[in-house]
Amino acid sequence: MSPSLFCMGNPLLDIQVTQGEKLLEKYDLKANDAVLASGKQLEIYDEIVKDYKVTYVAGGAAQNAARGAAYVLPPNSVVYAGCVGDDDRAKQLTEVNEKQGVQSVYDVRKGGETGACAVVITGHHRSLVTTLHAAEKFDIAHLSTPKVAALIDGAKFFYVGGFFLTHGTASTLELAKKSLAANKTFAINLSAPFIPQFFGDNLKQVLPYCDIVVGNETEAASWAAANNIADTDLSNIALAIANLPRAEGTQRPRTVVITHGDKATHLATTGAAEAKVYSVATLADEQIVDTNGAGDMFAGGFIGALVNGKSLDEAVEVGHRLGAMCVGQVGPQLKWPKETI
Ligand code: 26A
Repeated sequence: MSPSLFCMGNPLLDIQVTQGEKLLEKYDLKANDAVLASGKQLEIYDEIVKDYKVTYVAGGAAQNAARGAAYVLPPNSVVYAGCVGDDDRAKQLTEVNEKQGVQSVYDVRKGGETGACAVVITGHHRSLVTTLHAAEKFDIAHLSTPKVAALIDGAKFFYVGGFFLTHGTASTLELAKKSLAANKTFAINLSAPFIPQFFGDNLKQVLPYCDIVVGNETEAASWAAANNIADTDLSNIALAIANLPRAEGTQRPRTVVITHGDKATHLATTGAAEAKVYSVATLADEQIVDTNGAGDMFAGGFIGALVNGKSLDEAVEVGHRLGAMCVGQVGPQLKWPKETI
């Protein structure tokens, strides 16, 4: 049986440090943000490896979500594509995926370097500073290689990280169009405020194909601002995204789910009179290790549950459980041995 969920994104190795207040100041970073490193920020990797106690964990937003989905799905349900170098970082990512039930079908750049993300933790915030390296060299031709093409044909759900739109809009559209032609489900994550803000045109091309859109409060606000929507209510923004035009050939409703940390989760469906708001169980301070990857694990749990045939209400619940579990671990990790969700 072919895996039912096909994910695509930027495979990254996270290099995580705690108590990074000085790094935020030095590299001009916001406490809770995701950026592509530029200028002086490119020095952060050498500095943290030299001067801080770093933890290496498998990252890449869509890859985290793929592992999240695999956590709640039967074996051999999830496959993940992205571009890596032929280096130790790629080996580590492949091993983690394999252990956690995700089949990696990487586009491998000979002599290339796998991307990295410096994760700067301060309190409950996380600042992500990424250098994509090979990840942005993903070749659309990879999707037509016999092995990958067969996996795409066999999949029923697709999930692409919005982060991929900084370089991979053509590949995303190819997947999205295949999904539509075969009446499958296509999901995207808004990923970071800078995606709607600076890659809004790319996002606009892809959104008509999206049956599911996942994001958080800062991404929703950025999407609203970029689209001249003054309303800051997350339920209303979710509804606005849900009601954006669909691609020709589909009448399907779109589902938009916007998380807001431990405050609430908002879910809107095309044509609905109002969004549904779900409460989130608050974790005690001592249960929180860090928030890196929590949104991805929510997304993975949510999508995984839908692939499993669960209702939207149940899928939100599964997302909440995985998000909370991730917050209790270092970086984008879940509990092993596996807990029943
Ligand atoms: C293009 N950018 C900036 C990125 C990322 C990214 N994944 C893909 N593309 N910047 C950070 N991440 C990942 O997000 C996870 C937390 O949600 C990090 O690797 C981290 O694991």
